[in-house]
Amino acid sequence: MKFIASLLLALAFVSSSVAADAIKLTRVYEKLATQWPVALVIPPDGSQREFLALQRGQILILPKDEKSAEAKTFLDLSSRAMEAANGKFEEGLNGLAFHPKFAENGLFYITYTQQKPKRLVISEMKATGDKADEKSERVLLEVPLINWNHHGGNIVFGPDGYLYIGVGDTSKRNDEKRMAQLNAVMVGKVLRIDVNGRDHHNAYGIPADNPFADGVDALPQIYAYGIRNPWGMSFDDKGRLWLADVGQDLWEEINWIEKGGNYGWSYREGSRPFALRTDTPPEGTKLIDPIFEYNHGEGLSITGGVIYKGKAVPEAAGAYVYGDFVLGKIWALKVDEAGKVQSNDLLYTSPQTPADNPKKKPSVLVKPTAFSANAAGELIVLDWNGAVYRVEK
Ligand SMILES: [Ca+2]
Repeated sequence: MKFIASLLLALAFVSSSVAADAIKLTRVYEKLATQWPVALVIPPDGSQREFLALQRGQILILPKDEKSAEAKTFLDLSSRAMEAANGKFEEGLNGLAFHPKFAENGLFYITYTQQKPKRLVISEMKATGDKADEKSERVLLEVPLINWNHHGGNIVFGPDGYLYIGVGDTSKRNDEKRMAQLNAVMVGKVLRIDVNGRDHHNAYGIPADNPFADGVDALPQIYAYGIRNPWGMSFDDKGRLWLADVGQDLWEEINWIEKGGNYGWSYREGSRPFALRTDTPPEGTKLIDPIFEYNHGEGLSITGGVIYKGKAVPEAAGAYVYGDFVLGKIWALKVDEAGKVQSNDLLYTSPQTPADNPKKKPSVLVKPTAFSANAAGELIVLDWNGAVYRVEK
């Protein structure tokens, strides 16, 4: 009897020591093959179609019915050998964005990696109805890469109509080639181009107010620099660009990106000096700190999110909802107009899955790769393990 009482006490202790999740993730589109989803995007054409980009090169149009087994294949580039032979997991199709005038011109943009030589390709294609025309591809830009990781690839149109491209530092670790502060290369940067223009013999234009538009001492495509590995870029309704920058050993960051801003890497990791770099920035260098950072006790690899506008979780209204890829957590960050943090609430912690072999550590069930609103305005979480979840309470 005493044993049972103490067992009950122990169970009570366990359950009360684990905070209940503030949200529930409901699996949707379970009957579809949605391996390695990286983006869910709705074009600005009033159709409310949800396009799901899968990293191995496919883009699906999701069915209206979340329980349906039938999705339309909008584009299939899975034969293009985007990854190196040993299958490095950051490579593949990593970005999708629709032209602001997609309803009239059918143009959309993708980013994907190619090998031999390794590079990040930013391309335009044209859609007719529910089909992309692969033959219409117009390569806008190719950014040379020297490693399989840290190349970003998220793209988003700003309210100014220009295409913003997040590119990582292409270093395995430590920014060892010192690329992020070097404005003679396009890696470790946020780029901004005009897909409607044609300048400098390029297949795109340089916005006249890009910070280095004249191309003297810095590449004209660069909009912001000092970035390590951007994953998750979104504009809010006030025109601010939120960018999550994946950290190395200690700090994961959320940044508000300003034109011409230097976000510190690799002089800094988060708001602190980067421990493995001993040199200091040139005198007068202004490094912009993240608006929020968390350390590697809380998570290990940030996935940027969006401003929550759903109805299901009223207390998250107006918060920036984002997550951690490795530990499977989701938070709601609230900041004031100056970017000062008001609260950062943990909404969800993924259950763990057993290790698939004895030498491996357990993983998490939900590894967020992206957050987006669906056609009804509710928040969708894409999961690296191949699932699509809708956020409920
Ligand atoms: Ca930074």
